[in-house]
Amino acid sequence: MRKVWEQGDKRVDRTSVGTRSIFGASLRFDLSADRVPLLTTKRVYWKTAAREMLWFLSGETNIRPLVQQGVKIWNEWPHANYVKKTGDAISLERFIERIASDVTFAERWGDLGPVYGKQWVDWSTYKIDTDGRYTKGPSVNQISNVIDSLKQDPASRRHIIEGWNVAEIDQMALPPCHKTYQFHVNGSRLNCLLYQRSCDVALGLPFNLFGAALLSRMIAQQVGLTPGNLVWMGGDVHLYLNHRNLIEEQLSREPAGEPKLKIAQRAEDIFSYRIEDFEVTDYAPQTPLRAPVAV
Ligand code: UFP
Repeated sequence: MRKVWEQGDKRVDRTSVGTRSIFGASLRFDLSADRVPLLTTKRVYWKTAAREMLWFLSGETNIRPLVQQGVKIWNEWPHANYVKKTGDAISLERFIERIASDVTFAERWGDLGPVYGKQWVDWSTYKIDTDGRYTKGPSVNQISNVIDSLKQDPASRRHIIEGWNVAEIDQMALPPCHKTYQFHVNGSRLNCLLYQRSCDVALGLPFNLFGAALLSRMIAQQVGLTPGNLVWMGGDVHLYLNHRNLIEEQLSREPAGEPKLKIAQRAEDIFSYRIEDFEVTDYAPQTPLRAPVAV
C-alpha cells in the first residue's frame, strides 16, 4: 500500500475517480500451520469473503443469495445497471430490498452475467457441425477438473482455473479481476498462484488474498495435501484517490498478531463446504476503515 501510494503514477481510470498505480507486483505468503493472509491494521470481514467464495463455487451469478446472507459487496453493479437501463432513479437500499423480496425482479435485475461462478463450474463450449453451424457442447467444470488433475497428475503444470472467458467478457457486469488461479504440487504441499489483472489495494486486495487462501485450503484438504505457499501477482495495482483517509490511517497503524484459519471438517466434496466450517482465530484487528467503492 505504501509503495503504491508513494511511488504509483497518477492515472485517470475507467471510473474517473483517479488512481495511483504501479504495474506488476507480487506478494508471497506461507499458508502452512493454518496461517492466513488477513490484515490486522483494519478489520477485514473475512466471512464476507468466505461467503463470496462459496457463492462462486456454487456456480451462482445472481446477487440474490449474497443479499439474503447480508453480503453487500456486489450490490452497486446491478443497481447502476438497473438505473442506467430503466431510467428509474431508485436508491441502492430500495433496489436491494426488491432483490430480496421479489424473485422475478431479482432474476431480471440481480444477475451479473457470466462472472466467476459460471466460468469456474459451467464454462460453455460449442461444437461446429460439418455444415458450419454451432451447437452447444458439454460445459466444463474447471474446479472438478483441477481436483481430478491434482489427484491424478500432481506434477502437471496445467492445474488452472481461468475466469477470463474472452467470448463472454462483454456480458459480464465486471470482467474478472482475480482471473487466474494456478496450483502446483511440491511433495505433499499444495502451492497456489493467483494472477489479478486489476487490484484495488484498499478494498479489493484484503478480500482477494483471504479468498485465494481459503480456496487453496479447501482444495488442499480435498486432495489430501498440506497447504504450501500462496503467491499473488498483480497487473494494474492501484489505490483510488478518494481512499486517501483510509490509506493514510492504515499506513499509520502497526500490523500485529498472526491470524489462523481453521477448517473444522473435510466436506464431502469441494462444493459442499458451509460457512460454519470456517473459523478464524488469533484475530484481533484494529478498527474497521471504510471508503466508497468505485463502480
Ligand atoms: N476489484 C478488485 N478485486 C476484485 C474485484 C474488483 O480489486 O475482486 F471484483 C477492483 C479492481 C478495480 C475494479 O479497481 O475493481 C475493476 O475495474 P476494472 O475492470 O476497470 O479493472
